Amino acid sequence: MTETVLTTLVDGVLTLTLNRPEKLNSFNEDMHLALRAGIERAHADPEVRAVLLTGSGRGFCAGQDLGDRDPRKGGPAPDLGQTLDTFYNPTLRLIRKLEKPVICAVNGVAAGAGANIALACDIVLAAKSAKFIQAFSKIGLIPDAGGSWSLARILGEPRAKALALTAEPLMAEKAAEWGMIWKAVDDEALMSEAVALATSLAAGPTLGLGLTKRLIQDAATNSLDQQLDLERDLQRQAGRSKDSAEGVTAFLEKRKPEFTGQ
Ligand code: T3D
Repeated sequence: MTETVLTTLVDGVLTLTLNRPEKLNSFNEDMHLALRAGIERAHADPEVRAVLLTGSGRGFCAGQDLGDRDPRKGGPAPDLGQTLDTFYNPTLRLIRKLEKPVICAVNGVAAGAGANIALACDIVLAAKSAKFIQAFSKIGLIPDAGGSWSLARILGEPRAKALALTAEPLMAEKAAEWGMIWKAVDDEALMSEAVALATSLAAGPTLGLGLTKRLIQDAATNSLDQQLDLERDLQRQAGRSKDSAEGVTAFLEKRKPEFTGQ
């Protein structure tokens, strides 16, 4: 059987490639479980120091496989709250909680939950031809997979509401201009840029990068006082790491640091 998520580990970068290209990498249960297993591995495996998420074929991910939601097949309407609890939400939480950088290379259309999984990643690069679509309103649903949360925070209400209510596609360059993603790059350059970025982060001070990720995420809900306290606590931890000692030593010795991730 074809693997629904292709997995490689090279130079500390765990690349997870959504792999149902004939369905624009939309999610069936198998792909949900395989993606979650990949992120769980990233949590558990010290060899993994960064994650790169992308899609095979011409799309990144078209969200839920609607073939699995066909009302014409009869039976009771599915409990979509339960499918969010069972499949999407655990993966979203795992991505956000992973104290290692997660880079997303959006190689083509990202629709519905596919768009919002991309937005949950730490650094998003997209091919210039890629577009982001909050497709939910077209099928009578509401933005999920964290989209209502991330869009409102990243873009503010006016743009978040317009994207969610109209389901209008947002091209990668506009998404970058709006600050929704990090960069739009030429299609041919996407994977080489994404791999170079992920590889350089994987060679970085993983513990400090992980704490930095937590700090920035927590800033959204912390007061300044809480954030200052958190910076104090996490800096204490970072300052005791082997990589911090190596970074300072390398600076003083005028050489490149060799971080081990500890
Ligand atoms: O249900 C729950 O568990 C709740 C959670 C929901 C989360 C969600 O993500 S809801 C939103 C679901 N996604 C969508 O509504 C997007 C549906 N797809 C589209 O609107 C379009 O396909 C795109 C705008 C993404 C791309 O359009 P285009 O013209 O580039 O491609 P296409 O021709 O529409 O699609 C190519 C093939 O992929 C096509 O198959 P075919 O005809 O060649 O055999 C198409 O049916 C298939 N495909 C695309 N998206 C899905 C899909 N098949 C199943 N599910 C899809 N989501």
